Amino acid sequence: MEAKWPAVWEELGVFNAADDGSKERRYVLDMFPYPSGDLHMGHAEAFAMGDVVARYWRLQGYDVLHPIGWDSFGLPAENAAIKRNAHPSEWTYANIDTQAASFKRYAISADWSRRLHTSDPEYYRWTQWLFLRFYERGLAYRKNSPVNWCPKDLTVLANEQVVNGACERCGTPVTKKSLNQWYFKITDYADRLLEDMEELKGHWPERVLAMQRNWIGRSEGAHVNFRIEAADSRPDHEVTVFTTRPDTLYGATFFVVAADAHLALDLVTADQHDALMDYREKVKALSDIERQSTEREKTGVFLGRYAINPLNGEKLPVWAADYVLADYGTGAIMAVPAHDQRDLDFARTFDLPVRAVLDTGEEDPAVTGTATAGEGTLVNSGELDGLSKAEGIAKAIEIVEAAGTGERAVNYRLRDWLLSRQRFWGAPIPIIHCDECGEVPVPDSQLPVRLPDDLRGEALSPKGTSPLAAAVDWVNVDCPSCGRAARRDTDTMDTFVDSSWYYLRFASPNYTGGPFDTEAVNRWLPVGQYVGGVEHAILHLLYSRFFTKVLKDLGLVDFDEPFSALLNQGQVLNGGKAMSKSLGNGVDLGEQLDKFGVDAVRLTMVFASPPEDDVDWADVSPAGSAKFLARAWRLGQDVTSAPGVDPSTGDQNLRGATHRTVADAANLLDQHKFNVVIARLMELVNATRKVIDSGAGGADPAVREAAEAVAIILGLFAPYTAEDLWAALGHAPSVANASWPTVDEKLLVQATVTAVVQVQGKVRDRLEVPADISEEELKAQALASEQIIKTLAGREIRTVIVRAPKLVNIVPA
Ligand code: ANZ
Ligand code: ZN
Repeated sequence: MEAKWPAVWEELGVFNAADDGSKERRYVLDMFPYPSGDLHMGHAEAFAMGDVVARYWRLQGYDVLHPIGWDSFGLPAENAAIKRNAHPSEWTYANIDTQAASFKRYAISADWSRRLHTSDPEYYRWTQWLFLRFYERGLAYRKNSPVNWCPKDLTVLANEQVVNGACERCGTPVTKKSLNQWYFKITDYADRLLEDMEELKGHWPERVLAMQRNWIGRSEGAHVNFRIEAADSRPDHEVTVFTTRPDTLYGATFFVVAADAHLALDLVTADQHDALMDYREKVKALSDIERQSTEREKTGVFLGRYAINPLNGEKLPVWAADYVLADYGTGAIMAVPAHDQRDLDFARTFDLPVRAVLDTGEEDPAVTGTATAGEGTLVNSGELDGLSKAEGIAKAIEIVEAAGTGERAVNYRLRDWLLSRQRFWGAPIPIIHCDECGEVPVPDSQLPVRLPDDLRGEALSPKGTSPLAAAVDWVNVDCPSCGRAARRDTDTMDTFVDSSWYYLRFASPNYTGGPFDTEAVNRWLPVGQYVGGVEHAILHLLYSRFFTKVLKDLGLVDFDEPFSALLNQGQVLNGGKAMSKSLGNGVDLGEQLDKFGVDAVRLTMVFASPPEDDVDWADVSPAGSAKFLARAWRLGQDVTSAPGVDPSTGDQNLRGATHRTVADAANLLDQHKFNVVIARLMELVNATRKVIDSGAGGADPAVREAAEAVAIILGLFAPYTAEDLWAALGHAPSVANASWPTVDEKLLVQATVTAVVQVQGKVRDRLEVPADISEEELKAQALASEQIIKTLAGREIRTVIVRAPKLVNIVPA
């Protein structure tokens, strides 16, 4: 079967989107793969789920767009090239070929005519083009700042790529480095990214929405300006803090700036200078997580200066500490130890005063060591006394606004997206640096800025600066603006830039007039069902949402959100643990396919659990799936009635089972309960087999009706078996082109019930019987049951109690 059908499908173009307006359009997309080696079990699961949706929608009569492509720039290709003295493209495209062949074998119903690879110059030309549109709008900019640096990969990382203080790729603890880098101004879109999540509610997993909400981290509060008194040669200085609790202004007893912020250097007095410099060295080695850990002993350095509280004129000592982050808020805080635990820990370490200003009825934090954060009444707070927390916040803002020493403010945790990378295998940033003109965009007509072909092997090894800098002929260009000698930007873009717009390209993959044809995109998008792993909850999904909003503002798309619905498939585990090299519990997909066949593996993936749950490969039975598939397939061999015979003369019970299965399957599929559909299909196959093995056998037209329904529904999960079954039933390929069976409502009424047969009160058999069965008939069937005959083992019967249609109890002598 696996040898036969792929060619037929390809020949017929079964899975290509028609895009001719004859049918309503729907777009289903699996997150495109990264070409690292061959496909693995994780791909097999995710793509099986997306394929169920694509195939189901086709059967429902939609024109379905289900494209496939590769996210083919990135570090692993580069590292492989260094090791093998090759060009990253060799490894990349060889792996893509391998994966493409595997996808074809795996019978993904993809539209191969739309295939794309983000490392193709014809693709990255438009990645660069989009960068330039962002640049023109001020949404791409360069700045010098301390950035996350992976000391192993020798490249910078976006905040989103730092997981628990370590590089998400290699696990090396991330350090900070001051560098001139390119950023996308995603922070301009923070509010829209938050607000538009409303329309995703109920269609995206709530936990993904929660993670995005948390990542954006919107806090309401105030900016309050503190004057720092002049000291030794240092002049007066105004420093703004961000606080969510302006009501606690009277409780501020000291002031802290981030030790690594430049501000600390600006403020420190001469005698504290050396102490600060020592401390900054130590702070550099710490991750943000470590810095904010409540477990660590608080550390800091007094800067020799005092800040004046704008509300009560009090003098607060100014400290530098690591628990205040340079790039959050303003990088400086007013410390209120009574009501903020971090401040309290610091105050206790350095013997600073603690003053409670909100009476919450709890014990004094100065005594307990536990800051109080609940509701209460303001005390020790001058004009704020007697107010509640909320009233106090409003009033304090009013006061500082009136005095011109502060204002209401909203702060975000979200940072701009650092997109430049000091590595080779990515889209070059299309900017030229000219001594005369500064940053000059590469003219659109000169795109793509292609990667040089001659850098390979060792020349690509990470040095901390981009390997592209070594390609002298490539770097040196004439300035497009003044014609003088200038240099190309040698950084490449984060591969998340490539994946932030690929779903748009699929609507018009060969379009040459721009990244995509706006009309085609507006016809197909937003994506009706997106399928992928929860590991992309923030990075890829947030970036794609940001891109879509910018493109909407550019007039290039007419929607705000790219993915209307999201399904996060679970992981494939082995023995309850994620498959990994170190655990040695990896399962090779190719071996599984060879051993059990594609259909059995696909069916097992889907049958094992609801799509959102993990599948433990140690607990499943692909062999059992193969057996079921054989049973389903044999139905086709046993049907002897010709196609098109009216089934109404056939077995009514079987007809009911068929129609109920079809009706329920549609509902279950809409709810993504794919595994339950398979269970129902198994029951229908059994019911059909029973009729074949009795009565009119394979000549019963109800058997044909059932077998056809089995073929159509089975096609969602096991396309080869279904196609073969469909052919055996006398139909031309492809079953993927069939229509979802029409349901006869009259047949949905349950005509049979399950009767329980007991022997001495113990259940020994169950019988499917007509709901209107007579007492005598039910008794006869019960006594004829093989199970019951076995159980009785020849014993005489004293009484038989019959309660038709549900119960028979046999009492032996
Ligand atoms: C005074 C105060 C009193 C604060 C109080 C809290 C409780 P979220 O909600 O996460 O936005 N903060 C501000 N900038 C900071 C930085 N760069 N590094 C570390 N902490 C910083 O937190 C806002 C609160 O976190 C701010 O409000 C500030 O402390 C602190 F009873 O100001 B608060
Ligand atoms: Zn110039």
